[in-house]
Amino acid sequence: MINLASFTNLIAYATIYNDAAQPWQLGFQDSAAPGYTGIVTLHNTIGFYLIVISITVFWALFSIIYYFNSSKNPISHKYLTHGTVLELIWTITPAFILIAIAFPSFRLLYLMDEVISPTLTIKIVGHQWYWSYEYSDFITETGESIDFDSYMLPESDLELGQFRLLDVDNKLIVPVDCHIRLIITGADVIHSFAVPSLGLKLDACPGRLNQVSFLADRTGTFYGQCSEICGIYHGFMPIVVEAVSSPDFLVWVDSASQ
Ligand SMILES: [Cu+2]
Repeated sequence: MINLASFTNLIAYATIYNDAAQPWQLGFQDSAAPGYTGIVTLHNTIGFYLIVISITVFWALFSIIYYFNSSKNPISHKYLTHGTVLELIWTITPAFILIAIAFPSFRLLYLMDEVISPTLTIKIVGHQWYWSYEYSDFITETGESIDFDSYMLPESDLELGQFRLLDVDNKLIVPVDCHIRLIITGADVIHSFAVPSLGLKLDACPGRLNQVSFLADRTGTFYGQCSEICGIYHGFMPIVVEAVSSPDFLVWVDSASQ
């Protein structure tokens, strides 16, 4: 028997133990990968420059409007059309700010681009309208690689605590603290494999293999969605990645290869 108190508890636990977006959420989801931590840090760094630039520009703008209008300065200067020093300052300063933003940006870009000897490679194929996952590093008893499809759970099949439009029948299981390479492609149209808390977003293009890597630095269930309009059921092909401990992962591989 489920009363209201245990129901609200369940919902609270569901959002604590799972990494999904919350209703009316404004900030980022909690990071579960070093790459995503880097993305959030870069966002905050650039946000700092944004605030400084905004304050400076609006201060200059409003003080010009306030002090130098026709009612306060009835006589205008015929020859005051430009100031070389001022123009040099407002050209060179933004150039240095751009360089200061570009360095951490490129550093993160190339750090995340690098895939060195991953523990595991998973092939991901986007279909209209589901995802399929292929673990080619392991084979089943019949000698084929482990592969399965992942469909969204219809509302009628949801159990208490599961997320509507987000939970799937077969999750993508990965070991925690391991470098994992994803090879992503599309079977029909362009999809996009995106999981915010792992810092993943990559297009799944037909006829092309795209590559990303990530490392889940904690166990948990991470929710994402297809992020490229791919047809009428685009909103109904969510992604669920479950990071488990290495022993648990091996147990899962064993059961999946039966
Ligand atoms: Cu889509």
